[in-house]
Amino acid sequence: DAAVEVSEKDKIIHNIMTQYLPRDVDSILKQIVNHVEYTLARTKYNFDEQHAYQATAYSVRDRLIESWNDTQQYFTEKDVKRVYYLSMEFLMGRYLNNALLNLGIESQYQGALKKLGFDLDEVEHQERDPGLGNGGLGRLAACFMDSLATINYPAWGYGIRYKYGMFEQRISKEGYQIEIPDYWLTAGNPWEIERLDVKYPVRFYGEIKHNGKHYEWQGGEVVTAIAYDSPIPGYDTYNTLNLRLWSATPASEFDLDSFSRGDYYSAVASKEAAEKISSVLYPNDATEAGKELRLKQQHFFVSATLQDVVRRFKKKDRPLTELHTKVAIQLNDTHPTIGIAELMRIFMDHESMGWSAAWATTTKVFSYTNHTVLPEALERWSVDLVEKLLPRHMQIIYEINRRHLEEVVKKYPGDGDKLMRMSIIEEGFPKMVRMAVLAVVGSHHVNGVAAIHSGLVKSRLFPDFYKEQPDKFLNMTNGVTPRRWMQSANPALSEVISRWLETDEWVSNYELCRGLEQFVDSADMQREFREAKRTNKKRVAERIKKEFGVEVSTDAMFDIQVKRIHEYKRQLMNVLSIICRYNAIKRMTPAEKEECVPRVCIIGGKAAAGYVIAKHIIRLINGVSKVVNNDKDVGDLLKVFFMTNYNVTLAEDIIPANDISQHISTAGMEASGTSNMKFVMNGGLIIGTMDGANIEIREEIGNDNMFIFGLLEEEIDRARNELKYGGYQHTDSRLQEAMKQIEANKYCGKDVSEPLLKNLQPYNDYYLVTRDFSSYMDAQARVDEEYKNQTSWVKKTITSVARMGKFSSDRTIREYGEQIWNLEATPFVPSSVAYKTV
Ligand code: T68
Repeated sequence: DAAVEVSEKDKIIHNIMTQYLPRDVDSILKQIVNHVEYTLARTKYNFDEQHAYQATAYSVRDRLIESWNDTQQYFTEKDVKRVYYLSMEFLMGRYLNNALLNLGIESQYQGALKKLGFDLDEVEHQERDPGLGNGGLGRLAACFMDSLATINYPAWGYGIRYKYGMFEQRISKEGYQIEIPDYWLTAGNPWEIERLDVKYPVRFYGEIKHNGKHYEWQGGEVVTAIAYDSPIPGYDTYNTLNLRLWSATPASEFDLDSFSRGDYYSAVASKEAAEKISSVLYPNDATEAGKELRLKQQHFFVSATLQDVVRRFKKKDRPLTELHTKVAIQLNDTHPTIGIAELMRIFMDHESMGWSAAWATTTKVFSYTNHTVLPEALERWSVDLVEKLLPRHMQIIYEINRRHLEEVVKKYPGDGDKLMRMSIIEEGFPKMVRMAVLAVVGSHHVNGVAAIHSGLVKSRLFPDFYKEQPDKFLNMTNGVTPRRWMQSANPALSEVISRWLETDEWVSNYELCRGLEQFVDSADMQREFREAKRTNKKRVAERIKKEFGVEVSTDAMFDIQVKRIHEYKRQLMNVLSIICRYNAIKRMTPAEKEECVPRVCIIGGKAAAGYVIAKHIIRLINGVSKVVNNDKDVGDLLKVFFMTNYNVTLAEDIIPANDISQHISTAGMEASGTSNMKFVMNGGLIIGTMDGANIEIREEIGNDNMFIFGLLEEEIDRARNELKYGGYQHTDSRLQEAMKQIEANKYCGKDVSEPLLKNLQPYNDYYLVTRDFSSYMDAQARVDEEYKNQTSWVKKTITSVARMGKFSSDRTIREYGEQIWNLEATPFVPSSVAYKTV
């Protein structure tokens, strides 16, 4: 590595810039003020908190750029294999605090800002939360980036720079959800670097010609993808990765054709059309399914990404058939799956590869993560649409399918059913392209995101494929990053953990937390865990006071369910049980009230704008909240709050305050869940079903430390049939009472109560709310009972925190790296890049 060519110019640069930015308080102070003056162009004697935030962010970014450049250059020099994580969503949350903690310079920045008269905490609150994702899938991508950097894996994230992220949720006076567009770039984004020189053309529509040698895709519309890069720091490492998000602009500023015809307005309109492609994040429900713009977004970011990846590979002179030795591409769900056809097109039409070589390499590059088994959520595109928008890709998909089915026929002659099941094309009116099947056929590995889910991927989704290639299918149980979700979100608890372990290394080696278990009987540790919990609950209590004007006691049990509103997640079951609790309290004698454990029930989450039933559920929660919180009979015993605009920042605030959290999906329907992991790591217990990662959490922390209830996955089909056809009717009188009150419009009008009740009728209760209800209420009673013994409760939470090591995303990412990507950790060695060569 020493033999780097050194030019005169390099020597000059080296002599004036051998030092990285100094990390002492006064230098940092100076850097911040410099940015106020020279970057923001404001007077340095008078700037507000927002400007302090921006200047601080720019100064942190400067440091990240140093390590980022070095890391990328180092990867290039070492010619390492890289993984590219392709995702339509990256739910990163705020950057500033995360960057400071990962760089280990939080206290210096605190000091510098203090001298300027600012409080770091307050300054951090000036940052907008970039919500470029819907929920779990997008947040998983963000946790993965953090772990990839921390483990020193050579990796890039690729996605879309939406102008409008996840909408901002407000609640109307009457309790209905209102969606406000999230134009998150109003104040600019100091964490990104616009790369006007990194751009690629992306084509849509048009025709295919054969030029005698190969096919050419011509005409149609071309837009330009422009790169926006954000540095991703790792914890306690110099390595800094890149997240590259694409933004769409017109291919040429003016459409010369319409311009020369004097059609000024349609020329400008075509600019608008191009920019529309990266303008808005799509919701994760079925209402928008099949929309042309969504497929456009997919091809847009995938095409730009693959051009970028191939260009990087080709900088060294070597055959593209070796691409898989330097490139692994992970498809985050089927959203980027068009990339399989696009890489084939690039190989054949641009690089003159033959089909066999192209296909052999393509299938060694891609792997696919499935995030759902719900049939309505599996992406299918009509053949007509794909043919119109991406004619060459449709041709290639047909040919992939023809060759794939030829193999099937060879092995199972005459088995037409099998052929239908395994085909990428679904015959029917209209004919559809099954993206999940294309992803399976074109990938070397396919994984689910928790053990139960990966089992269902094999048995329900792709049994025929699993039979042919059992080793193709893997489980990669999800994880979350302890940096953001413990160290940053919960400094109170983190400090306790570090003190007892006498190290803070657990932040990047969670297994060390096992060491906490030996102190579980220590009254001191129990007290400290409870004090940390109280600190966190106090903060949330203050928030509640401010937002709702209601005083809550930190002695009450904080019961939290926050996640996207979906019928399968059964927020409706939660609110029904709250109504039952309310009714029970109303009947209590004073002596019984004395014994009753007070609860603060917090529910939060967004409903997709077009998901009517989910919006009704929000309205019901708000109605119940109003009735309960204003009932003098109830007092402190029960309070109900719907927390508006749940996002990463709100999650960081309230998850640490949980005593219990709810993960109560119908068994088999939640692929994994990831907040379940965060809640337990923050010293809470779970009430939940045997679904997703709950099952593995139970395996790790023990059945005694969880409140499990409800039907098992293998019992669901039968129970559903009994409900639908077998005349099964629940006999829970508490539920009957709650439903009667809803029917009487006690909590909301009949516009809401009627459709909700209809969904609870036996023939309609697809999610088995009424079937699991009694068992759920029993589990809730156990929760109340166990909470009375605070010593045994806190011991359960200590034991759980100690045993959650499996659910660090560091573990998950190592498994991907070893079993799917074949990557090597490559920590940057500073001495090797003494001279920075461009
Ligand atoms: C979630 N999926 C799973 N999808 O529901 C959750 N869908 O169980 C799992 O823990 C998580 O993925 C991570 O694996 C989603 O979040 C979406 O957000 C989505 C977005 C667009 C289209 C479809």
